[in-house]
Amino acid sequence: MAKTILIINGPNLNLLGEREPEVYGHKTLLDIESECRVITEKYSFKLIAKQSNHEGELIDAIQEARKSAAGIVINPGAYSHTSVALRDAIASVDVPVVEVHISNIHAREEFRHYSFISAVVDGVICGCGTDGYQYAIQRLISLLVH
Ligand code: CA2
Repeated sequence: MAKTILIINGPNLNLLGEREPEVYGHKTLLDIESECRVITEKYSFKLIAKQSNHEGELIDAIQEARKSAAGIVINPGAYSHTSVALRDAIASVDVPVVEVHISNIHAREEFRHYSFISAVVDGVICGCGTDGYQYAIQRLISLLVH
C-alpha cells in the first residue's frame, strides 16, 4: 500500500485564488494540491489534502496523521502566530513535518514574524509563493526516501 503524505491548510486558505492575488497568487487550493499530487505520485506516495478554518479540526487531523501518514506539509495560516495548541500537536508527531507560508511573513506586519510552529518542524518554506508547497513536498520526499 502507498505511503501517505498529508497536506494540511489552515484558516482562510480555502479562499486562495479568489481574493488578494497580489499576496497569495492566482492558484486555488485544488490547483496547488493537484501540482503536489504529480510529485507524490512520481515517488509512489499517496497525497491526502485537508483544510479547515477551525483550530480543533486541524489538531484532530494532526493527531490522526500520527497513525496514518509518513509525513506532513502544513500551512497553519494565522494560527502559526497564535496557537500553542497546534504547536503541541505537531511536536507530538514522530513523522517529518514541513511548514509552508506562501508570503514572506518576515516582510509583513510584525505580528506575523513569529511562528509558534517553526521550532517544532523539520523545515520551513516561506515567501516562495504557492510554489512553496511543491518545494515542501520535495523536501519531505528527500527526508523520507534517503
Ligand atoms: O503566507 C502564508 O501562507 C500565511 O500562512 C497565510 C495566512 C496568514 O495569516 C499568515 O500570516 C501567512 C493567511 C491565509 C489567508 O488566505 C487567504 C487567501 C486568499 C484570500 C484571502 C486570504
